Amino acid sequence: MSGPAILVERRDGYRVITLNRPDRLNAFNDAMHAELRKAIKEIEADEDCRALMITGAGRGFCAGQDLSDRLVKPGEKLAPSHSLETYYNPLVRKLRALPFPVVAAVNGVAAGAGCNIALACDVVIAARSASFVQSFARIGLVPDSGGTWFLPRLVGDARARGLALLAEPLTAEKAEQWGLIWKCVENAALMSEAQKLCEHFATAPTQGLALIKRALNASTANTLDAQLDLERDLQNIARETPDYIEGVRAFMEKRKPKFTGRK
Ligand code: T3D
Repeated sequence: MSGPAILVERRDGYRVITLNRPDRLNAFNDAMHAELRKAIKEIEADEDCRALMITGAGRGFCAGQDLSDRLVKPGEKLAPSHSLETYYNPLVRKLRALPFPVVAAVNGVAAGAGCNIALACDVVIAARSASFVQSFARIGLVPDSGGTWFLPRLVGDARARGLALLAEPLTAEKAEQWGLIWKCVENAALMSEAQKLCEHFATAPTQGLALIKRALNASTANTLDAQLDLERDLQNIARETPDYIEGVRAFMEKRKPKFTGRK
């Protein structure tokens, strides 16, 4: 299929990126990586963008690397791949570091790197018919794009090992029960629920949310002492934002706050 590998939609206060290779369950090829990188760069530069939704076209969310790009004839040697260094790792780092929330609206199967890119998002909401597969072991690979980091932290070591070593699909419902994702919703409700989340974030105290992301990102490597220090420092930054002043004022005046999200 030709045409754009991703679709980008500008909405009031947030953007929606749709991975758009439905005939391949939105598997990544170089073009999709390049378009995604460019789109995220533009979104990051837009100070009116206060949330990002990522979803997939058709019946899948994303099936990871397009394996047709990795097929070699018997006897031929596979060319070395720089895709982790060049594409997947920077993408995962970028999703974690974006200064606003990223919502993954998982509409169908999320497999391989596609699963772990969903897990790298801040809030993962999935349709009941969606599933999550660490499919790497089925083809002799190691979970990448943060899989071996996210899994034990989200679901614990025993379940992480089962998911990675057996490569069996986990239903969206079970993913919610296990704490792998935020929420599983009925298929028909997925997009409206994801939209509600983004609309909420688009009127939230964005600077404060960015600081929350920083604190949570750091917490996994920090001691309690170091994290307490970090919270102190970030809180001092948060206290200087106009949205904090507005939040306190609105609370005291018993009205809904009007957050601008600005510094
Ligand atoms: O080399 C490096 O750069 C390392 C980087 C690795 C990153 C990775 O992500 S490695 C993991 C790659 N992904 C996979 O191994 C998943 C492969 N796909 C599947 O296992 C299954 O398709 C699913 C479990 C995701 C879904 O199964 P199902 O039965 O719902 O759909 P299907 O019939 O298998 O797929 C539908 C079509 O999409 C089919 O094409 P067709 O027959 O209709 O022409 C299938 O070939 C295609 N497709 C699905 N996944 C991929 C794909 N084509 C290319 N690459 C894919 N990853």
